[in-house]
This record gives sequence, C-alpha cells and structure tokens, in this order.
Amino acid sequence: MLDLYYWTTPNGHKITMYLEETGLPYTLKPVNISKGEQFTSEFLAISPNNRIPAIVDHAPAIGGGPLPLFESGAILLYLADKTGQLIPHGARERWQCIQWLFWQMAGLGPMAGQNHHFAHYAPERLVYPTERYVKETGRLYAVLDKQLHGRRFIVGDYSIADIACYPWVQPARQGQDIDDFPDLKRWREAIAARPATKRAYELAKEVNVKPSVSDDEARRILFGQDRHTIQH
Ligand SMILES: N[C@@H](CCC(=O)N[C@@H](CS)C(=O)NCC(=O)O)C(=O)O
Repeated sequence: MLDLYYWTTPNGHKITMYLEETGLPYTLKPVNISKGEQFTSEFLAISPNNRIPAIVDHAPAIGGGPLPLFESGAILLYLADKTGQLIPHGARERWQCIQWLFWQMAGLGPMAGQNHHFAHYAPERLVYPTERYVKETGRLYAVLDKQLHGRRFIVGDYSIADIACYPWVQPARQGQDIDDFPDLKRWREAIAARPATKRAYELAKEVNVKPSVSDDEARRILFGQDRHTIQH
C-alpha cells in the first residue's frame, strides 16, 4: 500500500493522475500547504524540502522496509519502474521519456511557477519579472508544441512525460493563447478527456473545496519562507 501526501496543486495532480491511470491502490494524506501543514515533523521526515507531493511505499519491491520519496519527477519515475506502466519499454524511448520528464521538472514547472507568482500572487505588479516569465512560458509551450507535431503524445504512448507536463499547461492563467499552439491544444484536450484525469481533478475539488492562497496568513506561510524556515 502507498500513502500519497498531497495537496491540490499541479505537482500534486501529477501523482493522482498517475495513480488513477494505473489503478495502483493508495491512501490520500492531504497536506494543506496554505495552512502550514507541510511543516509538521511527520511530513518533514518524509519530505525535508517541505513540499508536496511525497509518498511512502510500505511494500517496495526493492525491499528494505517502507520507502519515503519526495520530488514529483522522482515519484513518477519510481512508480513507473514499480508498475512497468506509463513509461516506454524500449531503451531509447525510455531515455527520451526521462529527458522530457526532466525538462518539465527543470524548465516548464519552475518557469510557469514563477509566472503564476508574479502574475497572481506578488503583492505588487512588477512589469519586468511578470513579462519575463510569461515570455519564457510561451517559449516552453512552443518547444512542447513542436515536439507534439505529428505525435499523439510527447514520446510514444501516453507516459509520465505527458503526466508531468499536463498540469503545468494552463494558458488562461499563464498569459498564453492556446490557439497559438495547435498541437499542444490537441494534446491538452486529449489528456483532459481521459477518465483518470477527470477523476484526479474531481478528487482535488473534494479535498480542497475552496482553493485559495489569497489570505494574508497563507501568503505569509507560502511566500515568506527563508533559511530560518528550516530548523535543525
Ligand atoms: N520540485 C518539486 C516542487 C514541489 C512544490 O513546489 N510543491 C508545492 C506545491 S505545487 C508545495 O508543496 N509548496 C509548499 C510550500 O511552498 O511550503 C516537485 O516537483 O515535487
């Protein structure tokens, strides 16, 4: 059995999408990051970076007792290795899939995250960083759009590369017009229509009925972190 430490954010959706897609049984452990639940000692023992998602696999096939893991990319790769599902089996395609997973983790996720921050959460409107991250998000959309030209999914069949990218492609929120990216648009619609995607996003609505980081306390918790946040 697997515990999923989760909140209703793009990185959280990646793992519920994977688990719903594969049918792997799991217990959901909500961690309300707007209320500071990521700082409990129980959670920090699993995820020392105080970020969701994280998992504990109580019966890892590799043995050695319960295995805690944080970082959504590592979790997706681990689950794909565990189940053999949603990762290409051929060596060449497998590496291409991992490459796009890293591209999401190192590029699309962090850049779109900064885009959200400056466009929606920063206490004042700052033109330079807002525009920088909108432009960079547009560039990354174009990279993905080009990769998807002539392909249904990023590499081969539907995989953890698609699952990692999908929650981070939110044109309305990210200052993008999806019609500028026809292959990305078609890909996004296809993933949105998958029953497992629908279940994952429905679950999010049940867990977090009023999603918001707009109150001052939530902003302080999420955006006021510095080196003093990490206690020894
Ligand atoms: N690279 C990490 C990023 C995780 C991350 O940023 N999680 C956010 C929600 S999407 C979080 O837990 N924030 C809590 C906080 O900032 O204290 C991953 O992909 O797992």
